[in-house]
Amino acid sequence: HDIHLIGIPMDSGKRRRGCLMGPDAYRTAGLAEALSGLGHAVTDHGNLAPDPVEAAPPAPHVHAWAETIGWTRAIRRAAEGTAPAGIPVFMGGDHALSLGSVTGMAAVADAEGAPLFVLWIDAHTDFHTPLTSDSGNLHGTPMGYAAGREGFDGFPDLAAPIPLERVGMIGLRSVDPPEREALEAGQAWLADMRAIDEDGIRAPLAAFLDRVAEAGGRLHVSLDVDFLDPSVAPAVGTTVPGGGTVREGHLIMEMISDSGLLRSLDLVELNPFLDERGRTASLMVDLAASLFGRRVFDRPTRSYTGR
Ligand code: DIR
Ligand code: MN
Ligand code: MN
Ligand code: MN
Repeated sequence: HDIHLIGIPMDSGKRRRGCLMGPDAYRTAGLAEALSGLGHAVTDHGNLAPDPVEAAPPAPHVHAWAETIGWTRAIRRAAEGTAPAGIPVFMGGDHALSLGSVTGMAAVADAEGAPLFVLWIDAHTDFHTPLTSDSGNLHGTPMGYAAGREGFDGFPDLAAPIPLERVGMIGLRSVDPPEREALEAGQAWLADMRAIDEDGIRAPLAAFLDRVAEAGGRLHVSLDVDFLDPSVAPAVGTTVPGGGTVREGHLIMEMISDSGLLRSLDLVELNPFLDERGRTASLMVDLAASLFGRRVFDRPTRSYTGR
């Protein structure tokens, strides 16, 4: 693949600071080297900056409204600019960057004539609108915006809203009531932690990937650090106990890799200020490597199971 790394030192999606250090933490942890070592052509485009924007928030408690609109415009442009040449990797930055990455990739997919599906790997659904959000933190809203929910006046118009039938979410264990209500009205594929405990990763995720393949779709993957259990990934401001294991993370990534459906990737919410000697950054790099083809064994010919 041609992989395009886009640094997004965005910290406006919530009040706790530190995600602006994320892109350099991924560089320090060797993301580009890991991917080029797998045989990919990797280009690091450096870091984006937000467009200057002046706008008043729709409610007083909404944090950093204008700055987040400015980031969204810049990120969407970067998505539409790099995607024709390969696979963009949006190195965050907090999850508000997906306001631009997902909607930009939806516009690209619309132009390419293939439906875009989104796999949201996160403890949270991030399906708020600015008006349903109690916290006022816009990192809780990108899936709401991309799906075409109301309340985002001032943000770029959507080229192609993503219907919930094309959205999968895995790892859920912190969903606010207004998000739950809005999601239950649609047909998203939702795997919360209880579903994973009961059925594992493989069967439910295979069903979602089949849905993408049958529709001739392409897949945008949005990986929030807080999908992982805080014991293995402490460097995130919104830890939620009971998260995914290292092995579950790798299984998700390897299954997506095997599917050949990947179109683009977000790596979000890493807060290096909270990390322990780079262990969370390194784990995220390892997961990205699994997504782009790293394997311990060549399973088809050498696997113990013979699968
Ligand atoms: C919460 C947190 N649902 C909110 N969302 C987070 O503020 O709306 N997403 N942390 O990753
Ligand atoms: Mn998130
Ligand atoms: Mn989250
Ligand atoms: Mn692996």
